[in-house]
Amino acid sequence: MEEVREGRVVCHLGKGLAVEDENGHIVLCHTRRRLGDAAVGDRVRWEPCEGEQGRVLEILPRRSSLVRPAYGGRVRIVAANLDRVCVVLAPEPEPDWLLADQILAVCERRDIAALLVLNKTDLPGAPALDEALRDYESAGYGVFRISTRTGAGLDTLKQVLHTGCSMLSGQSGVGKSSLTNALLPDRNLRVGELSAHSGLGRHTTTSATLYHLPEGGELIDSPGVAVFGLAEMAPTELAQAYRDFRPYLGKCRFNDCRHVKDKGCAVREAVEAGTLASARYERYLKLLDRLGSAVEFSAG
Ligand SMILES: Nc1nc2c(ncn2[C@@H]2O[C@H](COP(=O)(O)OP(=O)(O)O)[C@@H](O)[C@H]2O)c(=O)[nH]1
Ligand SMILES: [Mg+2]
Ligand SMILES: [Zn+2]
Repeated sequence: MEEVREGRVVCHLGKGLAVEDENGHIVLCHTRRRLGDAAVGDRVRWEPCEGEQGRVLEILPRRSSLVRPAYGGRVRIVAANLDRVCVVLAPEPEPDWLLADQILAVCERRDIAALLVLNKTDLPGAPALDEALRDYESAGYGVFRISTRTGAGLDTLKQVLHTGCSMLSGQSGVGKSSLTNALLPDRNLRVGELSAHSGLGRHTTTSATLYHLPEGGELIDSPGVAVFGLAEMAPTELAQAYRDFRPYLGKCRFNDCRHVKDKGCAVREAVEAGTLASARYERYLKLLDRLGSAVEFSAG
């Protein structure tokens, strides 16, 4: 009998999962129906079967996972065992700060580190974003200023990414693909290898894929805008997930304070006193509103 081995799911292929073994080889693995959903980044136990294929026997416990809403009020796992999400922004297209806050909140809630990357610093509009970015720096987030066009700031960002598993996120057009290409000179080799296993001809880039960065660490390249669900978050959890609110939580007059119009709210008072960024607070109110409707939806 062949021995059971460990591996890492690097992407979904048409007929199964591409699993990387201990030596970096890709094996096309089938799964059992009752195994549950395996996601890119999952660590699995698998055994070889006919040909050069394998069978996944078990998904090993995840240290983190990101999910997105799916049909029927369910969720699907976008990526497993992530250590870090980079929220990529740019002067063009104009930043969607609400999306940025939403991603940061989800990461906070799921114990995944997050940082901000301002790309296209070669454009004249970049300095105008400094004020908004300072709110995040004072909340304790790392902010990296780069240009994939000129190469500025890339080395500093690479030093952060060379441990653990990272994913880029953010609006379309901010430069995620450009940054991925700058970080992964061997990307096409991997795509070629996956194509060879998929039996589908060229590996389609519609599936999130895990790559090894040349200096260590991994990058999960997820096509399109990864939508991280807020739906599974309770209103009190959203406030907790706003890092800059933490010093004030528990100091409101009422235990069940929602930090909206409640009397004696320490969060509001901090905004009024100018010690908490009002822009972040305004976006908290908007996200809280969205939570409200999401909850009603699933309850109704
Ligand atoms: N000026 C400038 N343009 C950039 C930079 N990085 C990417 N772009 C351009 O921005 C557009 C969108 O980039 P892309 O990587 O496809 O963004 P994505 O949708 O987030 O994957 C493309 O036209 C890129 O050439 C940069 O650092 N400076
Ligand atoms: Mg892209
Ligand atoms: Zn409050």
